[in-house]
Amino acid sequence: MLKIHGTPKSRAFRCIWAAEEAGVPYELVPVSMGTGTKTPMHLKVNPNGKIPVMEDGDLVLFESLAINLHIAAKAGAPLSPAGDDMSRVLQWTLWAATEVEPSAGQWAYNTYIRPPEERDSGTAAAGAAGLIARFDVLEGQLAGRSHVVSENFTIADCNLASVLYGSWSNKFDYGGHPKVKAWLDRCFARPAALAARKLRDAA
Ligand SMILES: N[C@@H](CCC(=O)N[C@@H](CS)C(=O)NCC(=O)O)C(=O)O
Repeated sequence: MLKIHGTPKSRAFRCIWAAEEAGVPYELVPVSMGTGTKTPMHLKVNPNGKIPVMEDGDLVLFESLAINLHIAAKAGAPLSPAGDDMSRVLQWTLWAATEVEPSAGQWAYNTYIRPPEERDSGTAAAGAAGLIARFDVLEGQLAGRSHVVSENFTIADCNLASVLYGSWSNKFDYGGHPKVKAWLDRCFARPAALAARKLRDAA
């Protein structure tokens, strides 16, 4: 059975959601942030000292969004479409990781993750501005379709929405981007997302 190492409060949440979407049975191997990620046993599966890690038989993967592409591929279409739509999935997944996640992190760490005395309001504002610039792009993309690639929910939606989970659940102002907000609301109301959110809330 597929194993996901991590805790649902971490980026392992993304992979739990993907496994739920794919209908792939999985076992959660508890690894805590902080000390758990630095044990010799964990460093063997991820020398970066981070979670999540996925084991699928002999295959061991780190990087949450790569893990999700693998999990989705097991399910096939529509979660993992073929042809040009797969190229679009890769484009939006890499966009999530390289264009969106750095700004999301700047905003999150400096608004609700770090203790108030360690927050930097300038960095939070820079993160918010970065997010808004990406939401302008996404709002345009969602003008012609209900999901990021097509009318179908694909792993690109799971990957991009899960990078935005922190801003969505911590009341980032999506006022100027109603299509982005409605798409996130739809994504996080899916039964698979609700199952992952339940584990996250309980962790
Ligand atoms: N790019 C990596 C980032 C992984 C990452 O930073 N994970 C955090 C938890 S969400 C972590 O393990 N940090 C080290 C720690 O907390 O000990 C991914 O997407 O998997």
